[in-house]
Amino acid sequence: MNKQLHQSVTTQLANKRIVILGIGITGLSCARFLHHHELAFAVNDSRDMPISPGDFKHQFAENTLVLGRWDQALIAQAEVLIVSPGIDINEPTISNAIDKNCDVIGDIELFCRLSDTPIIAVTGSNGKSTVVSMLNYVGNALGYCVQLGGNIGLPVLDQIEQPNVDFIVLELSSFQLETVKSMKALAATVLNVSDDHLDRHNTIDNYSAIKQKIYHNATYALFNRNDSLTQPNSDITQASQLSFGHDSAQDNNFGLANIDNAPHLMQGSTALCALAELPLQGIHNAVNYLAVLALGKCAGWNIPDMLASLMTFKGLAHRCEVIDTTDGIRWVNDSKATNVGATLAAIEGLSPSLQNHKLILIAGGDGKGADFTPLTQALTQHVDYLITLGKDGRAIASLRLPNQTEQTIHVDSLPAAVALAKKHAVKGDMVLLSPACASLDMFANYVERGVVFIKSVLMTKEAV
Ligand code: UMA
Ligand code: ADP
Repeated sequence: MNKQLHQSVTTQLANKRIVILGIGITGLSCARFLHHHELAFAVNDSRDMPISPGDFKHQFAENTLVLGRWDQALIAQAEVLIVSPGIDINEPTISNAIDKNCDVIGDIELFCRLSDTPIIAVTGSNGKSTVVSMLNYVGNALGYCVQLGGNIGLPVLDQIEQPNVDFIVLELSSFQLETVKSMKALAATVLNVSDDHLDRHNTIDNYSAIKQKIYHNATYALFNRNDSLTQPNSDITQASQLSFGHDSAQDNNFGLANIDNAPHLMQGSTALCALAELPLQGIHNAVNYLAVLALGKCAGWNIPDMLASLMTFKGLAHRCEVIDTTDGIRWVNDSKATNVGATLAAIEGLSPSLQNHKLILIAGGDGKGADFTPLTQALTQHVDYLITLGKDGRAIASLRLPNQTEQTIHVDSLPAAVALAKKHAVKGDMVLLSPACASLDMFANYVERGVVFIKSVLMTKEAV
C-alpha cells in the first residue's frame, strides 16, 4: 500500500459515514478503494440485482448493501456521498434526502483531492475518446509514463496506486464534471458543445456551464474558437488560453491552412504537417489532431515527436470505421455517433470524398431529448437515401424535403436497414451508420449496435 496515499485517505475520510450510490464500474472501483484503505461504507443501488449480494459480501465483508430502491434514511445519514456518474442527484428521491452538510462528490473529485499527478483533462460532446486515446498513445511514445482514465471506461481510483506516473489523461463526461470541485488540471479543454444528455441537464446552457467546470483552476485552458460555448468563461478561470479550430490561426494558436493547395495543420503561421500524412479522415479529426497538439504542447511535449507518433495512431472502433469488404461499397460504422454533432461531423467530413457517388445514411435510436433540426441541411443536401430506425428515427426522417419521401424509409431493425441499403447501393457508394442517437432503445450499447451492423454487412455481402 502507498503509505502517503493511505495517510491522506485516512485524514480525509476516517470515521465519516460514507455512502456510495451505484455499483456499476465506478461504484465498484470506489468500494474496492475504500475497502483497500480499511474504511467502512454502505452502497445503495436502485436496481434489483446490479451485483449478487453473495459476491458483494465475499469482496467487501461486512459493508452494507441496499438494492432495489433509493434508501432515503441511509442517504440522509451520509456525511460523504460518492455518486456514480449515471445517477442524477437532482432526482427528488435523492436530492430531498441529502443532508445539507453532506459532502456530495464523485470518484473524479475524490481522485483530485488525493493525487498530485499532473492532469490533462478533456471533455466535449464529441471526440473525447479519440483525443484522450491519441494523447495516451503519443505521451507514452514520447517516453512519459501516461495513464488514461475516466469516462473512457477506466475508473480513476483503480489507477491511483500506480507509482511514477508523469501525467494522467482524463476523459470527463458532463455527468462526472457535475460533482468535480477541486480539480486543478495542468491543461484542460472543452472540444465542442452540441445537444447531448438534455434529458438529464435540461438546457444547453446548463449543459455547457457544467462542461466549463473543467477550466476552473486549470493552468492552461484550450478551446475551440469555432464553437463559442467552449470559450472559457472569465468568471470560472484565470488560466492561460490557447485556441484550436478549422480556420487559420493567429499567434501561437492552432489551425488549418492550405499550402500549395494541400491542407496543413498549423501553429500560427508555421506549417506543422500535411493532413494527407495523417491517418484519420474528416475535418473533425483534423481538429482533434490540433487539440492533441495544443494539449501536449502545454504539457511540455515536443510537437515534431507528437506528429511522428500520430502518423501510426489507428482510429478507434465504431467511430467512422470503414468495414473491410470486397463489394466496392464503402460501409462505414459510426455507431458511436450518439448525438447530432457527431452525425453532422460524419456527413460533412465524409461526403466530400464521394464525388458523384451516393451517400446512404442509416440513423435513429433514442435521441435523449435532442433537437434534430441542425441535421436538416446535411440530410437534405448530402444524403441521397435515408433509412431510419428506432424510437426517434421518424423524427429524423421528418426533416427531409417533401420531394425526398421516396428516398426516405423507416425500418424495424438494423439488419433490415443494411439489407435495404444493399439494394440501393452500387460500387463507389457509401453506406454510413451514424445514428445521431443513443442505442439503448434497441441494443445494450453502441458497441453491440456496431457489431450487429458489421455482422449484417458481412452476411449481406456473402448472400449476394
Ligand atoms: N443506477 C441506479 N439507479 C439509476 C441509474 C443507475 O441505481 O437511476 C446504478 C445501476 O444499477 C448501476 C450503476 O448505477 O449499478 C451504474 O452506474 P453508472 O451509470 O454511473 O455507470 P458506471 O458503470 O459506473 O459507468 C460510468 C459511466 N457511465 C455513465 O456515465 C452512464 C461510464 O461511461 C464510464 O466509462 C465509467 O463510469 C467510468 O468512468 C459510459 C457512458 O455511457 C461509457 N458515459 C456517457 C457518455 O459517454 O455519453 C456519459
Ligand atoms: P466521445 O468520447 O466524446 O463520445 P468519440 O471519440 O468516441 O467521442 O467519438 C464519438 C463520435 O463523434 C464518433 O461518431 C466520431 O466520429 C465523432 N467525432 C469524433 N471527433 C469529433 C469532433 N471533434 N467533432 C464532432 N464529432 C466528432
